[in-house]
Amino acid sequence: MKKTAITYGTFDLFHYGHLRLFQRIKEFSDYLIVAVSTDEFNQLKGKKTIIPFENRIEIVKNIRYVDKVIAEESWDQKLNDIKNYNVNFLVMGDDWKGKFDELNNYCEVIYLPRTDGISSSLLKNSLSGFRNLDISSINSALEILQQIRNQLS
Ligand code: C2G
Repeated sequence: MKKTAITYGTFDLFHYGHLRLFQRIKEFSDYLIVAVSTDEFNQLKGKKTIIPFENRIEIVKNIRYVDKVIAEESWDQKLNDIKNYNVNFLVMGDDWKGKFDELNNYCEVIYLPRTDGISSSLLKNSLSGFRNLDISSINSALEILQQIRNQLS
């Protein structure tokens, strides 16, 4: 019997933490629905994103483990989604541990360990770091590289 899982998220700057989550969900389910937070919902969540919703959902849709994508537009759509799609498992990373336990009455709620060392905010911070890099430090780095090349040649 086909086991359906659903997970919810922003999936900004898609990275291997998101990928590992999908991979692990498909180890115990046959069909994975991913609900991607819209830009408007992220505003409600107080979450700034770099990549617009249209592109975030396009990337998620093309991940091999994902069978269907839907928009996540509100906190309280989960129960409807569980009923509409006959969901067996609601799966989230364990930063959400306990937050959706009330839905255990409708499906199995599973929290999986987050993947260490990566997060969209980590990527955002390093990107903003580069943005602040001024042209003079780039030039001096280039000079050093040129000197090294001269010594090597
Ligand atoms: N995640 C993970 N490992 C990471 C980063 C994220 O397992 N290194 C998981 C999170 O635990 C979450 C999912 O990937 O289950 C998506 O993470 P976000 O895009 O940050 O989603 P979030 O903003 O937490 O939105 O209604 C639920 C919310 O929409 C979840």
